Amino acid sequence: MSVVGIDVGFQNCYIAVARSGGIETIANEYSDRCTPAWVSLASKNRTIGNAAKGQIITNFKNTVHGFKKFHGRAFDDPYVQGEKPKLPYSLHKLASGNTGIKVRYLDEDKVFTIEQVTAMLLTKLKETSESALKKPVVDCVISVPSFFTDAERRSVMDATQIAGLNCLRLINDTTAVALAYGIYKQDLPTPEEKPRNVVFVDLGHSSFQVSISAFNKGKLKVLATAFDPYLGGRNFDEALVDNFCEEFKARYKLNVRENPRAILRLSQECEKLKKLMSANCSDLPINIECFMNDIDVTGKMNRVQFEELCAPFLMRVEAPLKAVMEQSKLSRDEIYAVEVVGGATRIPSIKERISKFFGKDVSTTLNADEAVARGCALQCAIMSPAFKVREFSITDVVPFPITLRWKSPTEDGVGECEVYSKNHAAPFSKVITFHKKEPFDLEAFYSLPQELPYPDIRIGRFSVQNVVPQPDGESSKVKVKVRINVHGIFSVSSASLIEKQKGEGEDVQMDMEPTVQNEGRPEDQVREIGGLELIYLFNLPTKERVPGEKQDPAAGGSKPKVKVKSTDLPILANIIRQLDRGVLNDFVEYESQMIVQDKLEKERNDAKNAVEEYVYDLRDKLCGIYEKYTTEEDSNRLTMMLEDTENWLYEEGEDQDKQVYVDKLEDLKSFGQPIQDKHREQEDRPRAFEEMGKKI
Ligand code: ATP
Ligand code: K
Ligand code: MG
Repeated sequence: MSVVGIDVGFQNCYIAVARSGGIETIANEYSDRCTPAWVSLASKNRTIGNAAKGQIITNFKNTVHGFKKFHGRAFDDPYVQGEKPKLPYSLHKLASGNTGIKVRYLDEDKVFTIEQVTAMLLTKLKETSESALKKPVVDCVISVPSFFTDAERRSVMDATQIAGLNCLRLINDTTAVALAYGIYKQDLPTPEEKPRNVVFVDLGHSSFQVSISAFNKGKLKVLATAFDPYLGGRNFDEALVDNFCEEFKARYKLNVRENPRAILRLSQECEKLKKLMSANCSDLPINIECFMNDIDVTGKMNRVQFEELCAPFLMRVEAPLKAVMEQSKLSRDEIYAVEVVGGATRIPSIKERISKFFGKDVSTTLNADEAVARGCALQCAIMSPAFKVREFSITDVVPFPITLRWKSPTEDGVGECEVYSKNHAAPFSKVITFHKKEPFDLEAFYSLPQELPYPDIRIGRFSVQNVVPQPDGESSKVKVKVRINVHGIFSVSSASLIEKQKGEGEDVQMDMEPTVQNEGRPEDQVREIGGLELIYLFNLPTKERVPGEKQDPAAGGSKPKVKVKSTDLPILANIIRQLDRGVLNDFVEYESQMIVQDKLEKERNDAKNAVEEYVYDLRDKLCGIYEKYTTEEDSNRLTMMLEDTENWLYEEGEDQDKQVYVDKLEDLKSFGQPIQDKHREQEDRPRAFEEMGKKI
């Protein structure tokens, strides 16, 4: 089993793996530990990561980036619509209403779902991990923002499946950071002592996340999370771009907005400028040669001007800090440390604001770029039977309250129950008891629309099937298990119909079953990895009113055992924005086809390069070391041949099948090899004599 943690950032991805020495972040084929979240589609292949980013200017329409937040989103979603005009590539409304990405690939117009695009990126990250670990990688832990909803998380999970990964856990960014912080600490308070409360702040390219975790020896409990899903480093880049667009319009009469290539170049330069300003207060230049219409442009900015320009964004830093403190009900002096990670926390004014709010210096003890990936790898190591890791349990929280609604013959015709409150512990299962005579639907939705990052509050509809009345015509008791699983995803996971056996006790007695139930289902592994998973029952009064939570663990043992027959009921789930399962399987297949295609294209290119290299190498040698092993006539003929081949490579030989290049190389070698052999013979002869000389 592989132990791999992946931080899939909006801009930057990092991979950490467990090796005998511990957890380490690994580098890709460019010796870069950061792999950009970029995918470029072309007529023969895909390029992903660093190479894709290199395509941005030449192939901008088919080079996709900044797609992380399209997961689980409707095409009509305001965020998606807001992004659309800013992107160099095209978005497309899928038949399902989801957001798709339209590109040219293999000389055809293609629409990819967001799951497919993320899967491409994951394929690359998987390959990078495989070449570092020198073995196949399947099992992994992947991070998502703490504010990701069910639809977003399910969509990321589908992407992992398309890429052939087995994601053991989707872990929240700030929780991964908390794990990376806590697991090595030797001096945490004992379980009986007051916990150590630490604030974690992650300001990335696209989002701002804050959480507070309480640490004791061997465990961390997330107390609360807060976020601004739309505040990140990119806002600062965009502010700079806007500024220089205006300036260049005034000074050079250039309409930069109309030129996607120019905007892309300007964005890159502005990001560089922004980073430089984190280390310098003085005026810094921005210079772009041949920017538009052959005009070179220049500009400058200093930190004070930058902060003025970005004031509206800087102002948004405080709200989530305030929110997380309020929810945790802690006072500022109960905060032990404020740890910051994420690239954009390097902006001095951001750090200042955070530190001013908490009244203490921010700590940067964690690696700002790699902490999330390291936390993911640690979580994966904890879950791996192959690794021995210090016991460490994690309890996370539910970011948005979830309510179930069902049709009810009484009251207003609907019953409703908030099954998970905000900051409820997760993962967590609950069992709800209904009294029903026929199949029924449960609608799950987020109960606080104003807190959600997008307007659609629906989670899904779960139809509990095959419900029948008791033989005496009375309602049957139906136990429905709901859960937030280890990925932070809600579901109605099982249902069963409880039948009274002949001559058994009354309804009343049946209600008195143990209220704490440990169900040894495979998904309940979470217990092993540390997340304390309590399962409790709460009973609905016969009239289907909002249930009062009845949790009395002690009640269990002493009650008389009532014999009941329990039948599992099928549940039909209709999940909002979820990819059709059949389609998902097709995508798995298609991704492996694309992997093969990329591999073939690479082999074809390698074969072509081999011909080219041979041409250059032999030509050099013919006028050099091979000169005396061939006649002038042969040499001239061969040189001509090489020249023809070189020309051919630029003309009809530019784009041939691999075999054509292989044959070509063989052909050339049939002439070159005899000369090479003669040369080697001559070289070897004196050497052989020398060897003999030594022996004698
Ligand atoms: P997200 O967490 O939103 O998905 P991400 O994980 O890809 O995004 P990070 O890698 O944490 O984001 O941070 C990238 C951001 O940090 C970019 O906006 C980048 O410009 C910014 N950044 C990196 N270094 C600096 C610096 N020295 N000064 C200012 N900003 C910086
Ligand atoms: K990152
Ligand atoms: Mg990040």
